[in-house]
Amino acid sequence: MHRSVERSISELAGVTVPSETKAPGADTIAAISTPAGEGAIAMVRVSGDEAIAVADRIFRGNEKPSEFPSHTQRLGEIVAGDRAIDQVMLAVHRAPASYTGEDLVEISCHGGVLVTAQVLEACLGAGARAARPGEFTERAFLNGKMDLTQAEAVIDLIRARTDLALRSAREQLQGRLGEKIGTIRAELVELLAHVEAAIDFSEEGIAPDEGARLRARLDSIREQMRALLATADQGHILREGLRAVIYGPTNAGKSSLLNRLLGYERAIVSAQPGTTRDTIEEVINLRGIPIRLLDTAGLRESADEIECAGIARTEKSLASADLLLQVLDRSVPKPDGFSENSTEQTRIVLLNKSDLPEHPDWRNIDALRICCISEDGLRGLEDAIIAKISEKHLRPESGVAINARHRDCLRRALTSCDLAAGTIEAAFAPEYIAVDLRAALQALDEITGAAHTEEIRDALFAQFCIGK
Ligand SMILES: Nc1nc2c(ncn2[C@@H]2O[C@H](COP(=O)(O)OP(=O)(O)OP(=O)(O)O)[C@@H](O)[C@H]2O)c(=O)[nH]1
Ligand SMILES: [Mg+2]
Repeated sequence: MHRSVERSISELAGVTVPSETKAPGADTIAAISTPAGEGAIAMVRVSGDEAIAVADRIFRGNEKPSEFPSHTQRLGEIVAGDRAIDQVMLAVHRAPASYTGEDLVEISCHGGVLVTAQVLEACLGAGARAARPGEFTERAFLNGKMDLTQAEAVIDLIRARTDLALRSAREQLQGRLGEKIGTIRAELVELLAHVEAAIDFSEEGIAPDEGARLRARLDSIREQMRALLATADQGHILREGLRAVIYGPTNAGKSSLLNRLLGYERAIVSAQPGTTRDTIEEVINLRGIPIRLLDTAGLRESADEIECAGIARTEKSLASADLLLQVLDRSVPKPDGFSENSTEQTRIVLLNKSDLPEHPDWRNIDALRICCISEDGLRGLEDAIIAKISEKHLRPESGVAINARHRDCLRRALTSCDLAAGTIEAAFAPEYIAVDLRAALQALDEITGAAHTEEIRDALFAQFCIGK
């Protein structure tokens, strides 16, 4: 490789090292890390330079925490003045081999609401301050224990409701997404180095054959970005659940379908049309995929104020649906406005009440026949839902799935690369190409947090609960 190119790579690679490599605030934080409420045990965590000193002040046992070897725990008591608060197990993890990368103390106490609060109070009295939401994980990020995508995976892992969502979060926590971004970044850095070398050493800019080579490498980078962008749908579904809206005329059996899919009687079912007034939302786990099912008010002309408000809600839900489940009663005539050949890609038409004789209107209509009483046809419905989701790029075997923030950064990175490609094509001076490539690099670095702004960080960690 050209020497100047080598030099440029190392310089460029150094450009985006986090500006904040020093210890993030020397203060020591404490929080209850287990959920509020009664449990057999609860955990209070303390992290920071003073964590072990704080523990020494409040722990009574055979040894002082400052004498424990790292990664060991001992039985003892937490005291406030002369008063014993609780018998606990106290564990010490010394920096940098801890979750936060700082000295970390974990106190497992009895899980009563008051006991736990008093243990935390003792920590605060001994010099710690109350942690903000996500502050433990934020410190792990600032101390280089994980990149931003891994910190986000911690939230995903806690919130995961299905196996697939959990697996995806776990892979991201292991750094799979960070690695993919890293590979793209390395190629971009090398490309940029070549362009910079052309700026330094060439009078007349980039030669046509050189331009073609640069273009080919840039195209490969753009392709990788597009492939990653295509996982956004899958990420959205695994994190938020797929929004499936059950809609159709009154009395068709929409609430019955919701109850069947849920496996319990969630919504009121009655022979009276207009039973459901409000939208009802529940999440089911359909073969590993979280589905948010919405039961809605039946569509019909109505003079009733409340029912009209319900119908307006139905229409709003339809607008934001990922999947439409249209339920119709096949024992009655086709409703006005029903169209079999709608262009709606995401609709599944269900002819319910297959136990009753079919009205001639429905003859030759291609739709799934189901019965919400005998559950006939419901497995076929599940297959149809999975098939529709697969059209939305859902590839359960691929663990990496980006979130909305990653998508925004990647889109900007891709746009910059597109601009750079145009500039190469137009044979403009290499300076112009370099500007766009640098912008792409910056956008990529926002994903992993190598170029983080305080704003991104604050918004991200605010989603955590306190104690994480
Ligand atoms: N025979 C038969 N009756 C059904 C079936 N599914 C639902 N029903 C009946 O149809 C009636 C209406 O069912 P619901 O589930 O309340 O219908 P809905 O579409 O939610 O109605 P609205 O909330 O009023 O819009 C009830 O009496 C159900 O017992 C079915 O598959 N076969
Ligand atoms: Mg209903």
